Amino acid sequence: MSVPTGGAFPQLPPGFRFGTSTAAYQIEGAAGEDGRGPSIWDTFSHAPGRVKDGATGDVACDHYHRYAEDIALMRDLGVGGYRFSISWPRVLPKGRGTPNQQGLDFYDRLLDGLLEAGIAPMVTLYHWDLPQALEDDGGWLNRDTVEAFAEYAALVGERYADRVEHWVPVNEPNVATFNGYALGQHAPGRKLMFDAFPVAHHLLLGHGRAAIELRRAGAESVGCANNHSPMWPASDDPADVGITKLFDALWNGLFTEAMLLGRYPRDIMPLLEDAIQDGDMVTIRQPVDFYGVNYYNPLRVAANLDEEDENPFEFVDLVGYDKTDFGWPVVPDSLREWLIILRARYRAALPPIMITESGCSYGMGPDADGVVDDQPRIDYLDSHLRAVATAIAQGVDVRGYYTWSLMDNFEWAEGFSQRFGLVHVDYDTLERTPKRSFQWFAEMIKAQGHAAEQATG
Ligand code: PNW
Repeated sequence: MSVPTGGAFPQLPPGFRFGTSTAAYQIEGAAGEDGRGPSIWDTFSHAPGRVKDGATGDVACDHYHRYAEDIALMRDLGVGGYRFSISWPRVLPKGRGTPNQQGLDFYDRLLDGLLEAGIAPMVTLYHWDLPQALEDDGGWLNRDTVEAFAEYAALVGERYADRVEHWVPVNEPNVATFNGYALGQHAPGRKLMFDAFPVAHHLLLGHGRAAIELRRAGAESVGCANNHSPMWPASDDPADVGITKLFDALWNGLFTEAMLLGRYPRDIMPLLEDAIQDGDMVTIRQPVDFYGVNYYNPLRVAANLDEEDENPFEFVDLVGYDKTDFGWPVVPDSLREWLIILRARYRAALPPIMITESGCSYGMGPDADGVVDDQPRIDYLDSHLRAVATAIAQGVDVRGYYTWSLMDNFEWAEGFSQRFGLVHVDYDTLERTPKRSFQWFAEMIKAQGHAAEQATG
């Protein structure tokens, strides 16, 4: 491992941006209030057997009503940035047409409150909560959804561009495509396997069209937030090596190559060809001001020897690493590995990088004294920030780190069973309790630029 240790806190360069991340459906609640329309996640979570313990985002963290308290927490944390998403069906209940004033007003209040607290907003337009009305017309399989998305981007761009520092059109288009439309583990729960590829193309077109509309409305910084995992073959058997290369192209390559280079990896072009129309690849390859990386862990990939199974990939346990409560391996050096790979692959086409998500699930709650002792999360953040510092020392231009997540929240198909927050949420009382990791993160931010004192003091 080449992650340096020593020094009380990881040290990042001057001006490095520390932030936290959330998403609308995971925290807002107020699902039926003030004119919000239903999204595919309302439908999916209310369908029996889709989400663990029948959990829904109807109330979630009730952030819609408690946003002022949450901004105050972030002020205490001392972060310079906050990444959140706008709920598309809260501002456009049917996905397009007449906007919902009460929804637009909520984000005005949130943005103004953040700016008053000295926190720069990073806004995601699509963090998976597609208006149900659009899904009823085919969702992301239907190319018309791209136009609806562009109209939505124009609406929120015109309204908020004066107050937003960074924009992210689409969160993790790979997860939205594969988990949502190919495997069916996320909304809308479709299991189309290799027929899901038009979704990938339409999400990418949405990214490009939204970037154009946002810039037209005055946005100064438009990027992305793509989920990446270094892919490790399970063995040196050519079957494992070959299938790992293919999965790397699907998971890591497809969306990045399209956004940065305006093309698809050659191996998977046949799966996308039918969806592409003239000019599409130029639309997708918009200049991006930053490249957002959502990183959690590497994957070990093997060829699936079960010929009956349509899925050619098999994922193998990474032995020898600590695991989070989600069972995800903790491999900080693999974040450095991914940053080095990105730069080596895209070179001059790669803009400055932001870590738009990085974090871990550990379930501990308050002890008898009300203390949430989440030392493993402190270790996780410490080691991952050191991995970023090493990547920077090795020449990768990384400008910020937004930890997932500010608070425990609705973790998609896992419901409330996985806790990623720096702040603990009691889902009965909705009480917020900053964890020890929150204190650590605050001290780490304060300690920037004081390496010498920290080391000796
Ligand atoms: C990301 N996978 O989701 C999302 O952006 C967050 O909303 C989420 O809470 C966080 O990571 C933690 O899960 C992912 O299957 C969901 O590889 C699934 C996968 C990756 C990321």
